[in-house]
Amino acid sequence: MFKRVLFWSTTTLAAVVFASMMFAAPAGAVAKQPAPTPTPTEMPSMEMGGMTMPGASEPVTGTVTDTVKGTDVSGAGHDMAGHAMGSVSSAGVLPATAMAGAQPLDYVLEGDTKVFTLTAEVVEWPITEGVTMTAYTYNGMVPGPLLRVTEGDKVRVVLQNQLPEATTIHWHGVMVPNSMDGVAGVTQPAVEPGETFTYEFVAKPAGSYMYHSHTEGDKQVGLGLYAPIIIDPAQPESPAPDVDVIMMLSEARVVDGQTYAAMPMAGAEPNYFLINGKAFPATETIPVKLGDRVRIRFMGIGQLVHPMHLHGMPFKIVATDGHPVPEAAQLTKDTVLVAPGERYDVEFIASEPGQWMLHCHILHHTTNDGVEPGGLMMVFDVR
Ligand SMILES: [Cu+2]
Repeated sequence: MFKRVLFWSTTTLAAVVFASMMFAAPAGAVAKQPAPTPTPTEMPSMEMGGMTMPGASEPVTGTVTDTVKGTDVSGAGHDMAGHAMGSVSSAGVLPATAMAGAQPLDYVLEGDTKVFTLTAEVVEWPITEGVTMTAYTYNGMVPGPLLRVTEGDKVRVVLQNQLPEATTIHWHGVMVPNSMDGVAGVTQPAVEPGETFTYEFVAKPAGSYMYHSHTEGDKQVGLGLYAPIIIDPAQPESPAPDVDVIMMLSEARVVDGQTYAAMPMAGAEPNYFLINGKAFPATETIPVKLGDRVRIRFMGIGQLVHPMHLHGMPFKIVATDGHPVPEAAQLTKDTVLVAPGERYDVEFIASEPGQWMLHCHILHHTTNDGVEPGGLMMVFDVR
């Protein structure tokens, strides 16, 4: 208890020092009013994860107070002024027709350019048995369709925006011209509802990449506006892996049938955890032949880190963020931490028969709305 009181006092002191520094800020700097010190009446007791957090009339620490003020576990009706904190309207939104995300998208050849068409649209996306999210998607699936091209290809992507709000596409890790980088308000105006925008670039370098919204990203990406893009080397791999799978890792927040953009630390903690838009047991079981070389392309597109652990067999990290790792530098691991924005290509030899689990080792991430098993788990069926 003494430590708690001391911590609170230290926090208060730090706030006072910080506030006086802010008032002394020179012209041109952004000076803000310091947040008022919370008063006891603002701190109700609350239930969190089965534990009762104390109210301020009870002994309280600075950390608990902050948590209480910033968190609304109900999902609805919190008073945070964020632009994206409300639930997503599902009025008139149709169920998805695609069964799985990241399906390869065909292109049309126009001259020597591969032309892909993406439609940004809202669908009801099933994430596991009995649970759907109102998702912002490319072409009605989460993740959006896989764009697979070869290094040096001329690529054109036509984006049609049928969302109720403006959007753009950023090509995460791909070396595109600056004007094609897709950052709303920086490299281009946002594409308004009903408008079309055409992206053009030469595909380079080879590797595992992503594309995603760069407009209101905290909301739109969390709601599903993300997808893989793979650029194959101009000189085909020999031999290619026997099994080559993409795993985009993300999170979702669905409460009482309403979808919210999951925003950890902003009072909107995710309660579902997704591999390729699905939570276990709706995640894929991947059949593998004994002896196969299996490549997994992990892509972190959510807002949390996920240490992905494979049972039964170690793997090597063969590429990081799309770029090959020289053989002598390839770490042998059975767990790799995938942070937001990162990609890790790992490979293993399926040397042991059985149903081998791959899962996140932050074990809360293997739950669905707090119930295990769920979330970031899937199975390699080696036989
Ligand atoms: Cu995780």
